[in-house]
Amino acid sequence: NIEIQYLNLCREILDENQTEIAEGRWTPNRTGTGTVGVFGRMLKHDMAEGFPALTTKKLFFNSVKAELLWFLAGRTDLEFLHERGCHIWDKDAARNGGVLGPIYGKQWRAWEGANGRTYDQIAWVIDQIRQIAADPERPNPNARRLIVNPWNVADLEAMALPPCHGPFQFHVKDGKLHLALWQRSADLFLGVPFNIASYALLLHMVAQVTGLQPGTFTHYLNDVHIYRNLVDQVRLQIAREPYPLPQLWLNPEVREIDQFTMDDIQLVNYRHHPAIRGEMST
Ligand code: UFP
Repeated sequence: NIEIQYLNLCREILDENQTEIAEGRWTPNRTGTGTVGVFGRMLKHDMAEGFPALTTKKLFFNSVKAELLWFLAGRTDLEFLHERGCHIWDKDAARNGGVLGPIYGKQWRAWEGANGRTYDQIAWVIDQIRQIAADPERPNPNARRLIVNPWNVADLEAMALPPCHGPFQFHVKDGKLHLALWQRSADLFLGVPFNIASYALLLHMVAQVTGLQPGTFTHYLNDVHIYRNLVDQVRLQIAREPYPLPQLWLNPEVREIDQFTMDDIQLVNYRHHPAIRGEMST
């Protein structure tokens, strides 16, 4: 499953950069904290193997739920997150005068075109998936264009952080819904476990409201890195033995993507090793 692949990718980065780490030759970046990393990798998970909440350290699934509902609500303010106990965006907002600008939620639900129209990419993609699911034999011109893109070039400079994840693309086959995500920049220790869980959850939610079964999640990672101050934490994590993956419960009565609440989403049988603390670099 994806946890084995994740741990192997951690090992690969540490192994490949042994001398860099020993000699303190860290790759500089926007933050003051150097990294070691690789470029261009792929992780793949079949949801039939369980829900990909990594077990070798505790995942804060409450924040995953809150953030995804916030994206889906088209919101970009901190209030919605704070009401649900989620503070993962506070530091990025603080760096940018307290606001985040037109990030994911805005682009997913109300991308503003140069033609003056706004585009709800989520509503559109769900409508297309439903049409394909209802009549799989009928050719749909958008079957290979089921893409949601947050990378709105004209809006980038107003964003506190340009999107790390997305575009993403759906695919329907044999009653199953598959999802592939393209991620430009990936903090393997702090960001990636969270990003995996978030898109796996999105896949389950969209599958439920379109009457399909969740299939595979493919995760393309481009600049994958481990921060200097998180290397010891990664070493601790890769020495742990994974547990079986948990399951996801979604309230089966919810049939529209905008109707999910925090209580409609639950992790079941989540057995995990203790949390591992690590400072996020901004
Ligand atoms: N990052 C992730 N996943 C996310 C997110 C951020 O891994 O969902 F929002 C990390 C990647 C990188 C940093 O370490 O945050 C973003 O910095 P930059 O814009 O310089 O790539």
